[in-house]
Amino acid sequence: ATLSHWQDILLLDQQLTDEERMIAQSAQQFCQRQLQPRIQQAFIDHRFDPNIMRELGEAGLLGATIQGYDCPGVNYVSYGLIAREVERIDSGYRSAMSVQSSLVMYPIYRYASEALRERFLPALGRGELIGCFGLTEPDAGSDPGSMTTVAEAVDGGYRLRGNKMWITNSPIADVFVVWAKSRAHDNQIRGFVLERGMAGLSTPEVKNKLSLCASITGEIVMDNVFVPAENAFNDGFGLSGPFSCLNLARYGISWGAMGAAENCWHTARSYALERQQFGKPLAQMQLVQKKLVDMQTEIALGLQGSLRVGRLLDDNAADPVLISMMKRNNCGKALSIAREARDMLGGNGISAEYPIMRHLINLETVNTYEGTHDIHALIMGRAQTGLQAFSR
Ligand code: TGC
Ligand code: FAD
Repeated sequence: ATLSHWQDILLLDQQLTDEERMIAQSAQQFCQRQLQPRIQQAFIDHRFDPNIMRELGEAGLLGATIQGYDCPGVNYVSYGLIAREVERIDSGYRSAMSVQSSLVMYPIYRYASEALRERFLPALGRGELIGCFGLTEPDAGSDPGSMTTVAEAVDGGYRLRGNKMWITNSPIADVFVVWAKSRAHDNQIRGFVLERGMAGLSTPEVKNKLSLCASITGEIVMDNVFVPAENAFNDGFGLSGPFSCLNLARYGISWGAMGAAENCWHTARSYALERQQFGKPLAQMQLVQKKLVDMQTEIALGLQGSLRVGRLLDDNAADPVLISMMKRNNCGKALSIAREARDMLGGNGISAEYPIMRHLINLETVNTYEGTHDIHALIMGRAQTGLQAFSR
């Protein structure tokens, strides 16, 4: 007989509070009803529908952990559960949710003036405004400390000059959290909030992406953009500013990648139960059972690790090294699971009729952004040995 909880073999669900379980269920309902029906075509058409932001906002899935400002104020475990449900549909949709929540709303909440918070947070939470986060540059990806975007102090504010690259949602964003070296502060990295319509700001789209096709990506080109002083962050100076945001987004990705992996695993299992070769279901073949069991094991362990980090974050006790461990491990494992699952569907595995190939090519990006698989290994290696492998 089939084990009744084969999908949740470590009984993760039992470890959630009633509120967390309810949030996960309502996120799942929203994602299955509103996002699932449109993803296949959106991916094929390379299209991100900006209305999705409003819908995510209405469902309470944007800035979910922010206290006040009309935001839900739920805990980090709930935020992770939301990321898992959204990425079960598509990594591109989870990207939109992560960027808005952890990389735009969180830094505004933590580092901006009260006036800026009141101006932006409620509208970002409703998805009426779309935000983006500019750290990476054409020549500064894994090494953001070598960025060349600069802010010069001028009368009443700053002028920003530079070019950000690979920025999720930049072509459709209204609000831009941009990190630049401030000449007036010893070249220290500082955060600034730019707004659509500022003179000298343009956001060309990155075309011809073969991954994350249902997400829009672009540049942020700043040609001496004047930014008023009140749009500069008051705190979060140095790289710890952007990294404090990345910690939260990376944590969410660790859950999200498992959501994508679960979708691949469940699809492969159903397919293997239906599909007959050599007179019996594929699921009755020993090799196929081993693959399914490996998926089940890695997913159960990965989710359990993310839950542990979520509980620590909720207790304000999560070391960023743990977040590196879970981001790295879960993305790497999800990628291998997607590859195996693709193989198990044979020819059908490459068709967009099934979600697996889409997840597989998305996960290539997820494994790279927010710190590559190897960069997280080096962060962990430094923490274990005390020796820095990536120093300049
Ligand atoms: P390092 O010397 O290690 O640190 C510089 C300063 O930053 C502090 N710091 C952290 N603070 C909080 N949390 C963390 N995780 C932190 N890591 C470092 C550190 O304490 C220090 O502070 P201070 O006050 O002493 O100055 O810096 P490094 O230049 O040697 O860094 C190397 C490395 C590899 C750790 C780092 O640069 C890195 O993680 N690189 C990866 C870059 C990355 O993740 N980029 C992400 C771009 S955003 C994105 O991809 C969004 S995709 C969104 C989507 O669509 O979902
Ligand atoms: P590189 O840093 O050039 O790395 C190339 C390879 O070299 C990698 O395998 C890396 O692991 C390896 N490597 C680098 N340094 C070392 C070292 N010291 N030792 C060993 N190996 C090393 N950024 C943003 O700021 N905002 C966004 O919204 C955003 N969205 C993105 C959306 C998409 C679709 C993509 C693809 C990227 C996005 N990024 C965003 C950028 C992303 O964070 C970077 O691509 C990522 O950090 C890697 O930087 P890079 O592409 O410059 O690669």
